[in-house]
Amino acid sequence: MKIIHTSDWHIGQNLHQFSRDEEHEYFFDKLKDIVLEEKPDALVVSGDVFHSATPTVVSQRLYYHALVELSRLYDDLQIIVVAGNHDSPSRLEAPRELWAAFNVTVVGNLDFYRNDDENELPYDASKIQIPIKRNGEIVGWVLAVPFINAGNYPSLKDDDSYSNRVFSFYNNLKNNLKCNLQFNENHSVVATGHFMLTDAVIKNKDKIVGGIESVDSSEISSLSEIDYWALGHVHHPQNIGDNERMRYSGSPFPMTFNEDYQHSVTVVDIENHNVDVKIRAIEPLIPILDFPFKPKSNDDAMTLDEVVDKLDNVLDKEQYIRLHVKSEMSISDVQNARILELFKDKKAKYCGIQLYVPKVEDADKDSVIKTLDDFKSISPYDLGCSVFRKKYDMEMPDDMKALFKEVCDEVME
Ligand SMILES: [Mn+2]
Repeated sequence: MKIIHTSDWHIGQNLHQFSRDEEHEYFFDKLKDIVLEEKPDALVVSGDVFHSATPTVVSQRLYYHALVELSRLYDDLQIIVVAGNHDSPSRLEAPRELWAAFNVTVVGNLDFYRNDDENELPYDASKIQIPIKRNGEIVGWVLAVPFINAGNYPSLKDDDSYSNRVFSFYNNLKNNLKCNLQFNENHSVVATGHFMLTDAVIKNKDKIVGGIESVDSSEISSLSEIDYWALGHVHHPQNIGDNERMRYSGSPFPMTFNEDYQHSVTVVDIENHNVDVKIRAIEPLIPILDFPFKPKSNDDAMTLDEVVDKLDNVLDKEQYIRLHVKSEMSISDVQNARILELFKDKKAKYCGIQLYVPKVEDADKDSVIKTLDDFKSISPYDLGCSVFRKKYDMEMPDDMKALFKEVCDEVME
């Protein structure tokens, strides 16, 4: 069985107010080319199709158009889409029956019900055990598991950990598949999952990706009947551990400036339970650029004047630009207007500014707290500002300071 694994499309996402629609269209064109070249049995989309649970009409049209075009590439292509944490499960699933006519299977949720019989699954497994056919014969299965809220994974004991419950969920699901009369041991098995694994590498630190819940990869990788885990949620493409059997395909192009790595889709060929993984790179239509560079330390950064001087060289290319500037104060309206003016009528897209406050010698502002009395002597406002300074290596922006002050005063009252 051969599949193409992709995830985290985030259709409808904006980068600093810039629509990404054109980039999505470009990606779908690339994806069509890759599908035609690789001729997989199935295209598997492991969640976060849309960026928002209430996608706009434009986003939905983009998605429908892409899926219909993909499904028409050749007769035998099966498309399987599961919901991610960004998607609305019911909205994604609403046209499920229509999609079936296009050989597209959409799974938004599992509609769990109460079941006291330990031998029966508390949901309709046939909805997510998708047989993959080649010339009318089943060659494998995709266990199309969407994102499931931590609290919704069934548990036998009250104190089951999240990781344990995820493990037994998949364990029961694959045992159930083995009882399926259409199943035989030669079939390849792919499981989707939209969750965070304990040893996944996140390069996208700005954003909280998974909350505190994460799944122990060594535990679920012991489910040897599952040949390949087509994972979504983490945008940085990666194998988990040193095996190719468990993989995040990653997002198809950078969703934020922190996703400054090679993006791709994954081609997975499973033959006699041997898994061969191939990466098909997708070059971004509109690159991201941290300008003039991401400073290693605050003192390393350049001043606004220095940065502006160099800017001319990069404005004529279509790219997203984020500026990195050394400044003791936040950027004034005048300075901001000056930057906007420079980008006016240029191809480059201005995406804001990161400020770096030079290290101040006197540690006065962040006096060390050693005793409870020290702690009591600091106002919540000063403490908050200090924590912000330490965490982000910059002064809290003035508007945020004003808001924070308001909240502090209100609480103190
Ligand atoms: Mn995502």
